Amino acid sequence: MKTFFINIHRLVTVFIFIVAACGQPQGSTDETFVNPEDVYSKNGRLDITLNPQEGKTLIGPEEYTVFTYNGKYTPPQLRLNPGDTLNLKLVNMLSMETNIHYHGFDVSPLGKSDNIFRVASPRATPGATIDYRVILPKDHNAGTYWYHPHPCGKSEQQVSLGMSGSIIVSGLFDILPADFANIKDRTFLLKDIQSTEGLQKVLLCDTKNGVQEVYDFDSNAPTTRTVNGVINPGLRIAPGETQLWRISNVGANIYYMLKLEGHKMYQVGEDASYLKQVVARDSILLAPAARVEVLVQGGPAGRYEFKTLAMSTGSEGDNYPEVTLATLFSTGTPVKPLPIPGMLNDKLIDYRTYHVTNRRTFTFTELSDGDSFYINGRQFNLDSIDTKVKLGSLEEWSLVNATNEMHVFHIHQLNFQVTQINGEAINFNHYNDVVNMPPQSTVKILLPFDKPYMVGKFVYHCHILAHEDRGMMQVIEVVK
Ligand SMILES: [Cu+2]
Repeated sequence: MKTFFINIHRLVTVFIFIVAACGQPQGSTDETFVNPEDVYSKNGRLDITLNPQEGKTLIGPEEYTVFTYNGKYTPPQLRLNPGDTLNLKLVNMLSMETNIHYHGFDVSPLGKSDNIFRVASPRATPGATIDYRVILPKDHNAGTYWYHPHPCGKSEQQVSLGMSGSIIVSGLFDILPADFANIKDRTFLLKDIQSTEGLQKVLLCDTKNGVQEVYDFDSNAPTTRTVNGVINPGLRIAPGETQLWRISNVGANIYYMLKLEGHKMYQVGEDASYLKQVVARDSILLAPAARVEVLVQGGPAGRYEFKTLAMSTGSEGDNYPEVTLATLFSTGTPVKPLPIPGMLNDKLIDYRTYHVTNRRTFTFTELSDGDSFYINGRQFNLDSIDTKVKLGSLEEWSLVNATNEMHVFHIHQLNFQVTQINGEAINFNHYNDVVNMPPQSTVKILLPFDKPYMVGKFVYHCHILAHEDRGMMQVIEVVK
């Protein structure tokens, strides 16, 4: 009976969806894209409460089980300035532990700051509410960041079901030419959702109380891709108009190969930094957790698809089909295009000109069971310290991917410079906080452990959260 009810319910929703779609005028150029709701800091502080909770939401014609902040699949976008303090109260309404990581922030990992070793207990237990106080240094990089949960063994499920949101640290418009000040500023949160119906459950990390098992997602299974929670929204631009698109991969596991038909994407930012020199891109690989900021100038009047192209993450990885993420309508009165700047950011240090104090190698491996992932032969242990670094060091790390699928290296609390991939030197143009590791490759990076706020324990890991939750993570301690 239950199945019959669900089927009738689905048929009715699909029917309503088809009727609604047919009701739209042919070639509609409606703007259905909705930016996340902005919450701005005032007088140097931003106070906000977030409630992680389970619920149901309609995405396109289908209803999905979701985990959200404050009941919103696209939660508030936090707008901060360098030097601000973020006071965030996390009131856990989930039946399992959760917490928050401020991805890309160069802040302290201690106490109530960006400390992933601290968790909010499940709802209705002592410790279900925790407070964060995150102080951005005055010289913090401007850029597009994001927040998401980071509890041991439960990050994939919580992010997969919707828990991720945007943070913007202001400053881009100070380095762009003055005539860019009023361009449209859009945020694209790329998330994908799968139904939890019929999924097996697994135990990945023991916790004190509440629900301990999580869904065993398959990152290679069909998934519904959304932009700010909407399937294929429409966006308008005038021919010649310039817009800023901040594009963030805030899903748990999957990659994007971005392409905008008929347009170049003029890249100005990546992860935690603005580029020395603007780069005109035909396509952009966006690994899990990566962000790019691009300038787009409206082409001749017409309809253009913004797509992720078909791609594979390796012979033992995943295969993703081509999907239209959004549709751009170039329409209305043409405007004169702004000249795209060449040089943009002259504040970046090329660490290759500095003395390297220490070199290390980290080898990423996995078993073919899909359940066991390792760094230097070890799986994550909350209580271990795998790497100890002295404050003031500049280290070179060789990241060896000894598997036949991509992985994504990420470290908390600092940015790094990618210098080599498979022996080939990388032109220095920006820093990163994630870097894709191709199958059977070696990526070399330089890490400046140079700011006093880095002191303490934090983590580095693969940002494919299925891998992180299954062991591909280690603890680092920076000591004075
Ligand atoms: Cu991985």
